[in-house]
Amino acid sequence: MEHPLVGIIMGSTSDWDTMQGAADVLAELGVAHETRVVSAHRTPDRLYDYAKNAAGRGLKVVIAGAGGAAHLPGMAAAMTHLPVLGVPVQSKALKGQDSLLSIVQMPAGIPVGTLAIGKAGAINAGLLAAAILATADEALSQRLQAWRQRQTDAVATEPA
Ligand code: RP5
Repeated sequence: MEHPLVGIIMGSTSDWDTMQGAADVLAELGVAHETRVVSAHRTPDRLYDYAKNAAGRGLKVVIAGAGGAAHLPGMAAAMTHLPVLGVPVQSKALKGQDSLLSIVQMPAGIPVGTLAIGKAGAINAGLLAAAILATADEALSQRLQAWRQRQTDAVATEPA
């Protein structure tokens, strides 16, 4: 794949089933991206290196997904000026409510654009990352608009 513009990071390989939604939609839209497992608590040095070097490596947007005490998006946002989109992964114990609250309630000054819990949030994070990039990429803007038109066209007029 060409030079990645979007970095998709997640706290565990167990998050991949959810976060694949972001990767899939970015692939559909032809947006170069990379995927990495980066845990805030299990691999803090990896997180530091990733976030500190993200902008310098040419990434434009970071999508960070994590579950439970989900500090990954907030910590990543603290160490990069790139836009960070947070995806709360559905946890077993609290169905992702813990993830959502951990990610969304950032103190003023370090924003994390927080999406919905689970796969819908991951897909929307991919779409939002594409929309951000599309503000400076007319060809991508056209592909994104076409994607949305196909979605509209696929909606049935009757339920059965
Ligand atoms: C978080 O803990 C990860 O983001 C994941 O959602 C959750 C569980 O991780 P595993 O125990 O499955 O590796 O760090």
